[in-house]
Amino acid sequence: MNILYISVDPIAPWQKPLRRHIPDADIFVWGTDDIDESDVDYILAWNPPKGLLNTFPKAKAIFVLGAGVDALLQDPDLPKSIPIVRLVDPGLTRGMTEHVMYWVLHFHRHMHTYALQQAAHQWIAQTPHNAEKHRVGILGLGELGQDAAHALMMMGFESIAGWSRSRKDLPSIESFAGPDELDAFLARTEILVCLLPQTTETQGLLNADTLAKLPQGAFIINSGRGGLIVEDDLTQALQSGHIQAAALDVFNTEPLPKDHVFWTLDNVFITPHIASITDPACATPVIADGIQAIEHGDLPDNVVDLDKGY
Ligand code: NDP
Ligand code: OXD
Repeated sequence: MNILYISVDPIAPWQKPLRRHIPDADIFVWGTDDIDESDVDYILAWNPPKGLLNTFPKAKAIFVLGAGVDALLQDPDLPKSIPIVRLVDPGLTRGMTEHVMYWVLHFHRHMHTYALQQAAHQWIAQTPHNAEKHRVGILGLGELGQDAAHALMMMGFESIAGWSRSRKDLPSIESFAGPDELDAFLARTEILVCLLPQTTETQGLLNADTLAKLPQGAFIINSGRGGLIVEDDLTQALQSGHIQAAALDVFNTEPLPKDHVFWTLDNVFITPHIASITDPACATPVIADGIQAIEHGDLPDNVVDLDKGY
């Protein structure tokens, strides 16, 4: 079996886990190793050049080396007849949950205010929030959103809601579903966590209108995709104080341009798309299971629904 690795990231961290979990595979690196296109059985890819994935006539599946497939689906020549499998693995989920917990606690414990106070040499104790009542809302109750919600519950946050396309039956998590319930979800949410995929439906979901539905002084943590938020509208809401502060990991343009206004706002916390990073040691066993499923004539888990776009 021949596996082709397509990524600007080095293959080195993948070599050992691939040898261990898929010992009968020969691994080729696109752009470095010679392999005939028609000899490629499986593709492991992150951000491949447009048009490339359609040049392997016998490929049986494409395994995406991350969770989000928005960039990949913009390829007009993307092969539609083989499964495109996005990454769901325990390491990626744990990383995102840590990131979400960190920022929820940061805002919940007034750390954004204490940073400003420290710069002004001010000693002022803020009134603590009560975790049981501090209302967290998670946009996107999929693999990542559900895990973050459960971890927050374990921390004592008892007022957690989520918004998704389909209604969820999750103990102690209030489920809002579909466009008709978005306003009510936003109105009850004091800390908003964005963990939606970017699709034609979710692009620009958070704009001047929807941001205005959040209560005065709400917080935003966006770790889904930059395109979920209209950045100019968020800037205005941050400048007016309607949104008290935002922790942003993803942006419309990455890297965030040096002259972007977000860099200048003291109520914006920027991280460079690191909320959760694929760890080959965690991802490879999942990919190996997917390949095995296909070799046995089954469909692997987490095949992307091309109509829904995630
Ligand atoms: P899932 O596909 O498991 O979950 C997506 C969730 O979004 C589902 O609950 C889905 O609803 C909901 N959703 C999608 N479209 C809509 C819509 N139009 N209206 C309402 N709800 C919608 O994805 P993951 O949880 O695994 O990942 C989420 C995103 O996180 C990724 O797509 C990626 O963009 C981002 N990500 C970012 C990383 C980072 O480092 N910043 C790392 C990893 C992922 P339903 O359940 O009803 O289908
Ligand atoms: C992503 C990822 O989708 O890194 O951003 O998995």
